Amino acid sequence: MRVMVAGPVSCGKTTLCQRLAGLPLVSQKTQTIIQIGAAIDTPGEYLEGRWYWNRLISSSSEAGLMLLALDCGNRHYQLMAGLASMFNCPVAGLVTKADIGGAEEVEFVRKRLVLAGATPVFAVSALTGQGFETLTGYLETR
Ligand SMILES: Nc1nc2c(ncn2[C@@H]2O[C@H](COP(=O)(O)OP(=O)(O)OP(=O)(O)O)[C@@H](O)[C@H]2O)c(=O)[nH]1
Ligand SMILES: [Mg+2]
Repeated sequence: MRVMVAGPVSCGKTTLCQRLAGLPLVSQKTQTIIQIGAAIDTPGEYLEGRWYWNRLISSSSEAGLMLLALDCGNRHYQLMAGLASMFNCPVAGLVTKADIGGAEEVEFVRKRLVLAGATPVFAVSALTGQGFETLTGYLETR
């Protein structure tokens, strides 16, 4: 199954894809939709700018699951309520950068993802590997 990762700029999508693929973590700005291992990585601008949403929607037709990511250092970015229903695949949520957030921050972001229609929601850190066992276990069941 192909997983697609979407979320605002710098929320950690590429680093997450690299860890899922077992690749070295190399920070690199994503310019367009690309494949990393079995995952489809997308630029944050494609979610932040509504005029790009058609690109995310068409890519979601090729994915078995979307991981909608929001990092717990980001309190200002608001995901549209019900956003997940726009895509052509099921949507799960990812609270990213869990290593820099306390329980309160993780919960704040988790609620935003749930409002956007993402379920279930996982908290992960691509840097430390926290939460990855649970996430990959879930992906294997899909
Ligand atoms: N603390 C922490 N930093 C992270 C984590 N994942 C990524 N980062 C850092 O966050 C920054 C952005 O990471 P990227 O993976 O490039 O973010 P992105 O969502 O792909 O960004 P765009 O391609 O611009 O949309 C980099 O400096 C990463 O090192 C994490 O789990 N914890
Ligand atoms: Mg990226």
